[in-house]
Amino acid sequence: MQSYHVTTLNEFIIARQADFPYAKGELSRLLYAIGIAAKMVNKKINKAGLVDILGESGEVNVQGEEQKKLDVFADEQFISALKASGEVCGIATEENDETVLFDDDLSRDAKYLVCMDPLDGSSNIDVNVSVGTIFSIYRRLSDRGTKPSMDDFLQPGKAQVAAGYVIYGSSTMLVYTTGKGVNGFTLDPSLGEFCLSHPNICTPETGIIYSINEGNYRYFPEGVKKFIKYTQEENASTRRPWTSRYIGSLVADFHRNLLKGGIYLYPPTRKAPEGKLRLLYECNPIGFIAEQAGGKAVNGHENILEISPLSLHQRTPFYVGPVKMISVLQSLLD
Ligand code: AHM
Ligand code: MG
Repeated sequence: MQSYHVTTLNEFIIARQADFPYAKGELSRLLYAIGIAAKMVNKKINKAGLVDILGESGEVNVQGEEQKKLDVFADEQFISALKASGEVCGIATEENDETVLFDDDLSRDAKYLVCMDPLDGSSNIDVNVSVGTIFSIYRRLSDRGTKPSMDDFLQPGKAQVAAGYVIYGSSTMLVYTTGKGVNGFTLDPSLGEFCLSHPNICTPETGIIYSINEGNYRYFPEGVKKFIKYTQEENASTRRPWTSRYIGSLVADFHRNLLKGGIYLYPPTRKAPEGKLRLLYECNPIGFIAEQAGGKAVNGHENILEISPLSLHQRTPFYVGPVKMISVLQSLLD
């Protein structure tokens, strides 16, 4: 019988440790912990249609057990996995107003901190549409052994050590970068392992997909309206209108565009004058991955990764895609 070899996420992480000659394995252990938590969350998401775990947090299911909304479950799962790893001194998540700081001896001495959206697009779960987890890893600025400060969390995206996302879709994938390219791993349910399926992901130089919630059209800045008009014409390079694709789940929209070539836009609107998406745990990690795959992320005129955050849950307009598509957009923005 023919045997075949798959590279698991853990094998890959350990092999890649050699990229960082002075690494002591801390980042590897942290990424490993994220992989484990992702598998737990995946298991729960897959059961979402079977057991009564949909609905508001704190509801009681038929068995009389307290059931948590999946985004609360995911939040707790990632926090406990990262705490148990001992490699993280604190974490900022969409679910928590304040930072969560770990004060056991091991964690206080850890050199990394994490910003994450544990379950992005969670309203899609109820209708069986893809959701995701987005994470971003930074080296702390404060001394190890001390309580991390707010400045540790408010670093610009260009300081990220690693970033990634998990997409819980028709299959479950984990995609991450440590600043040396982007690699994707598909969860093999029979092995229970993430296996390398998309080595060295490079986004196409350009594409014909645009992703935006066009229902907000009337509130968009003029430049974005001009861009949408541009995509709908038979322009010189594509000789056909572009294709509109919008799931309403950032990870899923970005993942498709990354592989196929497309631009994702979340502009400011009247309801959300700063845009909707969060800089620290949605835009920065996605921006880092985009850049590592040959793309770019901007807030309009400024590179997302250059922005110095002022607060944990800061929002920003967000445009991400291949460099050429972003250039077309920027040439039309005021
Ligand atoms: P969430 O973090 O509350 O889930 O919101 C973020 C989501 C993104 O995944 C998605 O791209 C966007 O919100 C969709 O927003 P809209 O419904 O306004 O188009
Ligand atoms: Mg989100």
